[in-house]
Amino acid sequence: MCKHALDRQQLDEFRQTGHLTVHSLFDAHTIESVLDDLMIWSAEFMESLTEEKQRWFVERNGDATNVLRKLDNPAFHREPFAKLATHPSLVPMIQQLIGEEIHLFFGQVFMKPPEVGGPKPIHQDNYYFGPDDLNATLTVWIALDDATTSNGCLHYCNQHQDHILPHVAPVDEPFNLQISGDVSDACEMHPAPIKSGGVSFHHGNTPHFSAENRSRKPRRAVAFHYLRNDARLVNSGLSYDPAMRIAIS
Ligand SMILES: O=C(O)CCC(=O)C(=O)O
Repeated sequence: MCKHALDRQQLDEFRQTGHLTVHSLFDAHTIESVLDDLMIWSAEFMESLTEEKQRWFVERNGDATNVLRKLDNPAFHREPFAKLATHPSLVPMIQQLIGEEIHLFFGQVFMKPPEVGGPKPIHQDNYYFGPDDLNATLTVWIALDDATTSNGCLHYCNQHQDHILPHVAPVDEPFNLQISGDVSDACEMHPAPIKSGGVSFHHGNTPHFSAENRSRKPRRAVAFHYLRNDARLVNSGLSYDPAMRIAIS
């Protein structure tokens, strides 16, 4: 078996629960170089942010003022993120989960600053992406800080979902598509704490959320979204720029 392959037990776990945690995939040096670049990029981005875009990118939780909550397409814009998304320790695992011929079509850095980082409500990524094959997408969520139940780690519903549930978005937050309350109440959610450098893989149908960060520590993570080359995004909840795709194989 390839050194960076998932074993049978891990593959079974992913198929049964819709997600899988792999601890310590990236070393501290790799994560530090990504975080250093994130600091520089965040400062540049805030400088150039128009008022219109603030609604999408700036934290609106509690007392937060002018705090960046996310950045889009990190691997397209920044070399250290591109290296992470195409890393030889990671790519063979993605191929085992969705297939050999794949590309990266989108990515997001999610930041939850200490004490003000807001929640990401429960959703299925495939509602956002709308692929013609629900098994052709994969989200790879990499912890840049330790993510705990205090600072907003991911929580997953462990029952495999073979369909997409209805989602709604608050009028002033079109980017916050979420499963409506009465339906999501039926999902039992399990926290997936993980240390910096660990990776959480999830199927596009797996309901998940993250809570707000009320701790004194930041919770930063990058999510890369991959698609099998023979699949298409045909019914996306938001739009994804094909010019920002990155070929993997
Ligand atoms: O990092 C977060 O808080 C949310 C991440 C998420 O929803 C995702 O990667 O699909």
